[in-house]
This record gives sequence, C-alpha cells and structure tokens, in this order.
Amino acid sequence: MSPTMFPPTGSSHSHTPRGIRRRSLRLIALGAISLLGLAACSSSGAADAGSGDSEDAAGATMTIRFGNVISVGDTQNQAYDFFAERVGELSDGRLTIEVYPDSQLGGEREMVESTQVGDLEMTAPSAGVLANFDPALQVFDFPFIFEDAETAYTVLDSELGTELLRDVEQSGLVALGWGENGFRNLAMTDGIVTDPAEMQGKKLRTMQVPMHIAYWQSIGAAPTPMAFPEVFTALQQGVVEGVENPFELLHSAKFTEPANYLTETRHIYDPEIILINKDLFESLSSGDQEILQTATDEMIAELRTLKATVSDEVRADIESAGGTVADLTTAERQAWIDSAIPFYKENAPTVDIDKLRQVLEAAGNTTFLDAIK
Ligand code: EAX
Repeated sequence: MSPTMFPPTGSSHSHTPRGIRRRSLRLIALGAISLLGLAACSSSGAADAGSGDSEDAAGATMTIRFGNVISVGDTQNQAYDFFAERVGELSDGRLTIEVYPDSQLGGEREMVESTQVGDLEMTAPSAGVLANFDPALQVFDFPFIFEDAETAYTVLDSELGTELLRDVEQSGLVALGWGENGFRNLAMTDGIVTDPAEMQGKKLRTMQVPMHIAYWQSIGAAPTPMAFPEVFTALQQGVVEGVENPFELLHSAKFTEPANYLTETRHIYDPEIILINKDLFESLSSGDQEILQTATDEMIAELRTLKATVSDEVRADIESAGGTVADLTTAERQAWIDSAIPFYKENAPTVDIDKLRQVLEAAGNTTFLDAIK
C-alpha cells in the first residue's frame, strides 16, 4: 500500500505557502502515519520475518517511509532518492523506500519520536536533535570543533564515530550511518554580523538543542529554540532576527528572503543521523538488513560528493538574489572561536567530557582541549 495524499520527492509539492496549508498537511499526515503504520505492519511481514519462516527465502515485501525536514531537491534529498533507488534495485523491488521531504511528516523531534514508537520507519535528524534522546551525541553540539568537512568525516568514520552510532540503539532506534547537513552559518534580518559581540541581545532561532542554546546565551544573544517548520514564519513576523543553518538549507527553505545578511561563520559542523525503527530493522532478514546498510553506505558517499561543492554554488545564488554574504577574516574567525572558550569551560563538565576530549583530539583541536583541561 502506498500513500497517495502525500506524493514523495519529485512531486510538485510547493515550498510555499507555509502557514495554514502546511499545518493542515501535517495534521492529515499524522493521521496518515497511524493508518499507514498499521498497513506497514500487516504488509511488512514484521511478524513473518521475525518468526524466521519460509518468508525469509524470498524476503519481506514492504514500504518504508523516510521523513525529513530538508527541502525537495537539496543534496540530502537527492541522496535519499538515490538510497531509495538502490534499495529497490538490491531487493528486486521488494523493499520500497518512500521519501517524504520538506517537513511533510512533521518537525525533526516529532519524527524521531514517531520513528522510536514505529509510527514512522525512517528519519534523519540533526545530531543535536537526536542528542535529546542520546546525550552522548552532545559532543557534536559544541561549536568550532572542526575546521573542514574532511576532518569531520575522519572522526565520524573512526571507531569513535561508529561507537556513537551503535549507542543510539539504546533509544529504540538503529543508526545506519552519518548523513550530513553541513557547516552552519549565520543569516540575520537586520544587517551583517561579523563580531560575536554584535549578537548581544539578538533573537536567534536555534534548534531545540541545549548546547546550542547555551553557547548563544554565553555570548549574550537571545536564542529562541523552535522546530524547523515554524522558522520561516517566525523570521517573517520578526519573532526572531536571525537563524543559522548551512547556506544550502537557508536558501532552499527561503530563510534568506527575510534574513538576507549572511556570514560564513561555519560555527557548527552538523551531522545528520540516518535512523530506522529498531523493531522493524530487527524483524528483517539479515540479507535485507545488509541491503539497507549497503544502500546507506553508498548514499553517504554520494551525499559527501554532492556536499563538496554545494555551499559555494548556493552562496553565489544567494548573492545574485540580492543577499549579502560576508566572509570572516582569520582574525575575525579567531574572535568567534575565542568567544566559545568560556562556554566550553562551563559546559564540558555537563556532558560526556571524555568523549568530547576524544572528539577534539581526533579533530586536532588544541584550543578547546586546552580550555577544558
Ligand atoms: O537537520 O532545524 C534545523 O535547523 C536543522 O538544521 C534542520 O532541521 C536539518
């Protein structure tokens, strides 16, 4: 059974208007989720596969819905479509991945909860959002850890990164791999910010991520946590004066219309985690588990290739649409890095400080290692 109300990626679903239409879509979507949840169970062979009967030889036939908040056409959704295609090929069409982008099935926290209880099969939140469920992941919520994506990949792909993924299982979810949102940058409505001191009193939308909130507070800003689907309206109505995300998502989500003064701060490298409901995953034959894992690994390689150039391309698009994008000089960026030192000293002891040290060591980040000695 496949849902017809919400066409998956590639549909003509428009990014606007947000507001009322979005809200009613989400309500209907939630209804659809619970109906489909039942349908997925009965058609998935979750029980059959688990009982190890003859169904295993051919494998189960099922539809797996994969919800995310990222805009249609962004690199993540290009990669997730590729994932869907590969799963279809590798399973000879038995396993169907349906990708629901653009917050069609809700905000990130909401979708993590749905995936935990099995009302949704897959999702891919920012690591920070998942850290609310698995606190060890808070180590990635500290700013200015990574200088470049290559360094981040080395750490994520190491034993340390693998261990962090494995530990996600304790929250009723299986983590299939590290996806990527990318380096987060600043976008403001009222003018360019280059110095952290200029954030004083500024209402900045953040994710619902305690360490992000604490950092912005520590430099005197007024962080306002909210779910991604609410952000566009909040910017438009002046509820917040800024937002931070990678250029690609800032642009595709149209945040750069109200917030068109951008700074390439690269303050957080934001991994996303590819999640699947644990009971569902464990109900699959080992062959089918392997298919999902292989397709995820291939998808991540694809995503990293796509990410390599997208930020600069999008930056040019933002500028040609009338946005202003500032770079930080080395000295200006150093002022941002230094601005995080008091935050590290205060907050490192509140998280798994040994893991944080390991991440900083693996990233070669001596500034913050010294700060939290
Ligand atoms: O994971 O909420 C956010 O700002 C995130 O960057 C977004 O949901 C992608």
